[in-house]
Amino acid sequence: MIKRIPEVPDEAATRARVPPGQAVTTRFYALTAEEVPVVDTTSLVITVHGEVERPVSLQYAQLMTLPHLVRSADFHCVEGWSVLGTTWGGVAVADVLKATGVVVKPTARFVMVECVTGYTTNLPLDVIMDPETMLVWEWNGLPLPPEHGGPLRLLVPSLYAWKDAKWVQGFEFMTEDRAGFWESRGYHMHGDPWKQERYS
Ligand SMILES: Nc1nc2c(c(=O)[nH]1)N[C@H]1C(S)=C(S)[C@@H](COP(=O)(O)O)O[C@H]1N2
Ligand SMILES: [Mo]
Repeated sequence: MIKRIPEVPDEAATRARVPPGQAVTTRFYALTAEEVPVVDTTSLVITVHGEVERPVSLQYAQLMTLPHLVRSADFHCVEGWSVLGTTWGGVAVADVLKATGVVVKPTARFVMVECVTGYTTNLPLDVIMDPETMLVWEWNGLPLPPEHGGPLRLLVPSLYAWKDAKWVQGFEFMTEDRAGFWESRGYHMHGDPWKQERYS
């Protein structure tokens, strides 16, 4: 189902929120390279591995016990459309790492986000630690629909939306940067919409 996002009233303020080369839409398209998987929250295990002192596995239910955040974020697809003011509920990835006692090795500089379907995307360490970067399961006050990554997706408001990995199940900390799914198909290794880091 496609929901209409309420119009943002102040036009100048709205324009200032739209990165170059983007057109605002109120339609929140579902864009997926793979088939929408069925993910059972009772068996979903999120793993944190790679350049960490000790790998950690956590259950979906454990996420519910962490400080719950509800945030508004703008969503910028590299193909040129943006959806403003979507509301997301979940937890900060940094809070998840802290609560589960993950100690990141000083050698770690990048993270590969891993999905149930095999989709991956790479992020610099500072982006994953950014308090704005969240694991989310609510969208505009409702459970996140499967086609939008439910029951669990990543939200990286500072980068293009291909970094918002749907159906997340893991994080691999890495010393060197490695290309994920779209990055190995010509998308930019970083993906800042304000710098138009679309393609490499
Ligand atoms: N697992 C997975 N996550 C993904 C994708 C994908 O193909 N697979 N597409 C990305 C891209 S290119 C975009 S623009 C957004 C789209 O999110 P939406 O389908 O909720 O609009 O999801 C991102 N996350
Ligand atoms: Mo995209």
